[in-house]
Amino acid sequence: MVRPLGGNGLLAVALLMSLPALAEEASRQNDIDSQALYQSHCASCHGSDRLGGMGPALLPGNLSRLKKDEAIEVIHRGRPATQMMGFGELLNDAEIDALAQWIYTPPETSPIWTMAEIKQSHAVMHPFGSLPDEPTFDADPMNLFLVVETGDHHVSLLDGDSFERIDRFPSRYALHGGPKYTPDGRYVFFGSRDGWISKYDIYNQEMVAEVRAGINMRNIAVSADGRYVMAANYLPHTLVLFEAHNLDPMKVYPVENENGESSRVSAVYAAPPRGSFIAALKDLEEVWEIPWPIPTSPVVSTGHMKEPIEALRSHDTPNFDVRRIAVPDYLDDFFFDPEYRHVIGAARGGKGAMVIDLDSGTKAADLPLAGMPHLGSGISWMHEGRRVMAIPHLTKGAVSIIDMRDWSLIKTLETAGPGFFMRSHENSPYAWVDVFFGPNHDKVHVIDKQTLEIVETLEPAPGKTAAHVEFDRHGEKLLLSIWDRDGAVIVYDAKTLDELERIPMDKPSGKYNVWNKTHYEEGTSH
Ligand code: DHE
Repeated sequence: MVRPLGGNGLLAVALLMSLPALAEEASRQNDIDSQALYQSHCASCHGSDRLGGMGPALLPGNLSRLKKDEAIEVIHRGRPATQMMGFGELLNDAEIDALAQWIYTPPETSPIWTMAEIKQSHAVMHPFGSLPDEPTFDADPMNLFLVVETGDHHVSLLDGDSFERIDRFPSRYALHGGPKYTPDGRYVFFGSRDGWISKYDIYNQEMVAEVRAGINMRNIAVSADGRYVMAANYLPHTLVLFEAHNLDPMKVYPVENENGESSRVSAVYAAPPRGSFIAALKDLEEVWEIPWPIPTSPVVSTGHMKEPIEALRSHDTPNFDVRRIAVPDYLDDFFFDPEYRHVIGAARGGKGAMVIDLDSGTKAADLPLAGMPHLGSGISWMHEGRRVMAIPHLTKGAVSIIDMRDWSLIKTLETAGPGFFMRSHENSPYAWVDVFFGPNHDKVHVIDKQTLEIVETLEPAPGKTAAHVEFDRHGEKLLLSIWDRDGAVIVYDAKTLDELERIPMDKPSGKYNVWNKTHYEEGTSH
């Protein structure tokens, strides 16, 4: 069950105290073995011990904002925008009820993941500095792609010019979110839903270090100088800081407010111009900013971020301390403006979004957008002399285009169904958006960035989901995933939209170009 809904946390916690007995009683009365049901229907995604896997952990602490009747509804019908399917046709009402009782039953021993467990999980296969410094291949090291293949949990490393496969290696189970590169493009960090961070040396094609940051992790971020990694967890309620060379754990941040109420972390992002990590909290009305030490020279000075880091540092919180920014609502799913002055976060309950000025901590604007805007997939570009941002919606067939000067809505483009990902490149006239959900999930729209119209709708593999685009470093070619066990990555000419090549892959999801990611290219995810 992916992504708990809102709810009354205190009420849920109070209820939980008596639920083990209730669950047992309900099962006895109905003669239903809820644990066996859980093992056959839920364990493959949520873990046999309910500690999470592909889906989140199903433990009372993780469900604090989900009421039980909402959980029953989700088990019945599934959850839009996630991998959670509905079980209404497989299980009867009593079985679904028993399952819901079971997931609100606290485990006999409460799972913990402290610095001790993190340290115990830590493995260094090749200490920093022990492998050769030259790439083993001839390809342009800044124009490589990593492709996450979720079918058999592998990653492919592709030459971004010839599209030849340089390596294909196993990943941890259920990688999620974008892998994060060091600024020189040599190393990459992957995060898995069950908390593993894996560091891979691209030049030598070796996994060099691993560590488990939590039980249910959301994502990771890497500081602009490549020296620190921050992990955001749902379970436990922590942020964890690592030194990037060998993934040595440095600090565990319990995520709680001044009254001791704790929160899951939705995600953490690196904000290079601010020299800090920014964390989105799911259950507290706060955004956290954690600065890393300022490097002696700016390391990110290309693309649309030309300002030196020092000049933009807007606060004087000591390194690695938390600056709490109070926000007027629970914010989730962030998009930043190119200067990282403003964060745009989705408000709770699909009410739209809100723009927060990170310097003053005040609300700059409301964006009353219906249909769950997917801000994490937003992109921006210059249009008629102003910067605009475009975002797909998770429950509505639309792309919203917003003027970033005054946050007004310029246009709502109608699409063939709700979309998940958007992509473009500074050198491309087009933006791409998929139709991830519904009957048209095999279609992809191409939007003209100047007329703001859909100019082409492609259907590259009828019946199979086509989603997530990434351009090469020059913006001349792009890759699109056919999201299927018998899938492929399709190479397109970014101008003519002609298909150039189809590379077979096992359920490819995201693709990440080294140059675009390390240069914070405006059309890609950060
Ligand atoms: Fe994702 C990125 C949250 C479901 C595939 N997803 C992200 C990020 C967040 C996020 C916060 C940014 C992390 C980063 O890159 O640092 N995703 C969520 C959810 O809250 C949601 C809706 C529910 C959940 O399961 O947690 C969700 N995501 C999914 C899926 O079901 C997808 C389609 C399949 C999967 O693998 O789980 C999916 N998410 C992705 C991908 C990215 C991602 C491929 C990276 C996109 C990029 O281009 O950077």
